Amino acid sequence: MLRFLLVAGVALGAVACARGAPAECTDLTGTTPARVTMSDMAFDPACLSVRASQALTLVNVDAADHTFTIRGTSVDLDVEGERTVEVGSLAGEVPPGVYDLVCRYHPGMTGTITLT
Ligand SMILES: [Cu+2]
Repeated sequence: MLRFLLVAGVALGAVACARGAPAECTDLTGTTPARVTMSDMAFDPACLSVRASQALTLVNVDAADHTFTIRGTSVDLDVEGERTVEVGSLAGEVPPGVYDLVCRYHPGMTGTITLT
């Protein structure tokens, strides 16, 4: 019984971390536009906070194409290799919250985005 409780505790802790510990995330709410770089098959920053009303600049420095996909929302943007995409406000499209950020082409390319 004790072992079961310990396992459950670890699992809950992992979920809490995955859903975003804001202190470890990069706060871009004061930067306009907020800049996210896709480099070496990773989002940089991989954990970020932006205002929903804020413009975003997505910079892909890799030769490979990536997507900026906010899971569970309509935001699913293709960013071709070595291109920059400017994004207007996400307000109205995505309610405030904490979301998984993924690239549809590279399963290991993940992050967390908090919209305030
Ligand atoms: Cu990718």
